[in-house]
Amino acid sequence: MNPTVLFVAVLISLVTLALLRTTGSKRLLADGGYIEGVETTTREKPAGILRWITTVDHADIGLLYLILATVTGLWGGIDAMMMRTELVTPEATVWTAETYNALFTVHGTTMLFFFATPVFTGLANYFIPPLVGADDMAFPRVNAIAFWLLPPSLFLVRAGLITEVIAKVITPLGLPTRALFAIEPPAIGWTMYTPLSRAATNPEVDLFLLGLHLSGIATVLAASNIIVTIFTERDSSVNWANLDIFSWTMLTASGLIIFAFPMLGSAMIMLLLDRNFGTFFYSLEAGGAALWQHLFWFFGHPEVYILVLPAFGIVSYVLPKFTGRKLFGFKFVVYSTLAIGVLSFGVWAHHMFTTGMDPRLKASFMAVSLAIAVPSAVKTFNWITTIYNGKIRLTAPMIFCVGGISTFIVGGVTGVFLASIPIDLLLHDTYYVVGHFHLILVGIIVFAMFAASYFWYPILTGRMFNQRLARAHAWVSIVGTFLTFSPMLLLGMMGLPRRYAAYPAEFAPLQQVSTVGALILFAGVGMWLWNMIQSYRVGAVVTDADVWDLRETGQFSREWEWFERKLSRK
Ligand code: HEM
Ligand SMILES: [Cu+2]
Repeated sequence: MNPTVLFVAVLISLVTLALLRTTGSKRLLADGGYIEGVETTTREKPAGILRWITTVDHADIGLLYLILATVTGLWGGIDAMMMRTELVTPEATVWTAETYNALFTVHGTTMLFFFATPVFTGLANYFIPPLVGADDMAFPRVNAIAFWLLPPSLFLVRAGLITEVIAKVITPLGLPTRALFAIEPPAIGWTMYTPLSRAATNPEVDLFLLGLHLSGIATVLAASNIIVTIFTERDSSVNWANLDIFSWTMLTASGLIIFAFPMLGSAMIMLLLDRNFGTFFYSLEAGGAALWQHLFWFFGHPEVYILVLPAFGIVSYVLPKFTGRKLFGFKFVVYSTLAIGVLSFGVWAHHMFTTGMDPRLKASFMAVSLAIAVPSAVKTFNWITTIYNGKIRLTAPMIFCVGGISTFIVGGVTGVFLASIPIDLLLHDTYYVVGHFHLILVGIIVFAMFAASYFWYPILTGRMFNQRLARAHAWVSIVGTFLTFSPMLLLGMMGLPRRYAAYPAEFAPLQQVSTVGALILFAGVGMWLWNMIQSYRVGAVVTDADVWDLRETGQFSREWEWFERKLSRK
């Protein structure tokens, strides 16, 4: 059967099943998930470390995700700073070219799979139950499993460096270390293109693929949990029309995960078989290089929306709180989220305009790629209208939202240029692409995370952070982001290809500006970390739940009410 027909058939049957279940006589009640007639008991949580490794509480698991993501984010950030250090001079003098190749591979992989995705899963875990009026996620144990699969996957993906450190530590003890030294950091890029990834002899590449596979399973488990929670655990007062925008975007992103990640998983299994069992899925003669790119980007493009939709959600959620008005065009923000979700599966080949694909196919992918800019623009206009004439309060989360919108506009518009085939032929695989996606990934995604970390800090810790330092952090981050990534757009237009440790001397000044920008960004991260830790220790204890004066404008939302109940119980 034609795969598209099959795909549509599966989709239709899933929707029909879902409808049958909700409209039939045995309707699933959105009642918080208690089964009548069955007694439920609660137990005290054990103390200390045991609490954290045995917990199935959504808030605890949410915190675990956030802590893990902080560690991985810093680790990926150190990779980035090492790359920027190398790029200060045109020659590859600081690290070797091999190390540089490994650095951009692990940087990209760590940031996308082990930092960005877990941050949003963590926030979803913590805040979706209170936002939808449930007392926990639908499957608390699955929730814990999904989290605990991540540290071993991270270990597998980053084994090259970790095993080398272990080997160096145990060498003096006279223990055998050859196998440990043989595992070198992978240098195949986060896109794992064949034939390189197929031919690489480094055994770490297999561990890398297995690790990513494991993290994919974890991600799919977490996404299923989020979907089921939103569908079945809602309080009776929460319906689709008043479901908050953050939950809407998490729901859509989780739907994308369910369709996209299994594709990556299958593609990687075939690559593992090719590498280890002599199969020919990706043999050059059979057009394997193009096959990998198709399979990878069928996952890869939706993946960028899996990351950006929750960020859109946070911006849409936090922005109205500090402009004193409702989100303008709530319905359209939801519709555009769903539209992006569907369209994101129809644009993948815009990453392949420079391959020998049929030009007629390329043209259709160009058309859909340009079309996906429309719902993104709808959101941007809604945000601007929400700010317009509002009673603006420039708190740290607000500055991050406004900064995120501005960097997203630049990042998004540069994407529209890339979506145009003739322009992409010139800019593909140059620094322009790196500038484009970082303006979005750092610009709006990381900014939304910072906004959320400040906005919800009182709920997460029961204390208040240092607001002046936070506002300074926001401004520093905006300057740092533009300073780091705009020069890359210029470097790309001048023709500098990406993923090289060395480059012709004429590009040095712009590269150095970019490194200065990165240092500023990194300093900002230091300010954030200091604020988070120090305020947790000595910040003012919150006694009134309405920290942000949200009652005044009728925006004291469910998670704050939940927090208020928690405070009054103390
Ligand atoms: C306005 C909508 C967007 C359009 C039209 C667009 C278009 C494109 C195109 C055509 C490319 C391929 C460039 C090339 O390799 O020659 C690309 C690359 C990329 N874009 Fe976008 N983009 C959009 C939004 C986004 C968003 C929201 C994200 C991230 C959340 C993103 C992340 C990326 C990444 C990571 C790559 C590079 C992948 C790689 O080669 O490693 N883009 N974009
Ligand atoms: Cu894409």
